[in-house]
Amino acid sequence: MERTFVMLKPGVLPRRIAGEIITRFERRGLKIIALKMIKMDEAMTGAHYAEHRDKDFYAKLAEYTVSGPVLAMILEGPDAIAMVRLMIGPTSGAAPGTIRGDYARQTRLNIVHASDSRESAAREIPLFFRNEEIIPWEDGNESWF
Ligand code: FUP
Repeated sequence: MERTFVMLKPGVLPRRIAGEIITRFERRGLKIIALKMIKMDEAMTGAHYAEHRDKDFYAKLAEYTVSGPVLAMILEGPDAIAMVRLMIGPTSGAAPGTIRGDYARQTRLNIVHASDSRESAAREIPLFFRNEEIIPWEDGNESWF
């Protein structure tokens, strides 16, 4: 079992597509073990995107990230990190059929973030969630997936 951090970015709630996106992850058998709505501030954006702080696109990225509420979640499942990255598509040029490819053409305004490695997941999960906000649960339905 693996855990990955996923964030539905500010482009999602105004378009009323949060349910659609979450459903795609659920249908794949990924399990939501933490979920909350927050408004990112500059400090949190800087911490989350620390590797990009010196890049030319950072100002626009930060502007978008703080522009409205986001839905932060932890998804759990076998190979969840690679699975979710496959489902969302690459950073730019995401193909139709992927979540990024189906809902946005612009790299900068893509609608979802997901951890890209075990190291990223280990860094991002505690940035957004305290231990007590993570609720592992069992329903006996794993065999369906
Ligand atoms: P990803 O892990 O796929 O979100 O990709 P990155 O960490 O490289 O990029 C983080 C965010 O920066 C992307 F979601 C979109 C934005 N970005 C740009 O706006 N321009 C770029 O050239 C690269 C990334």
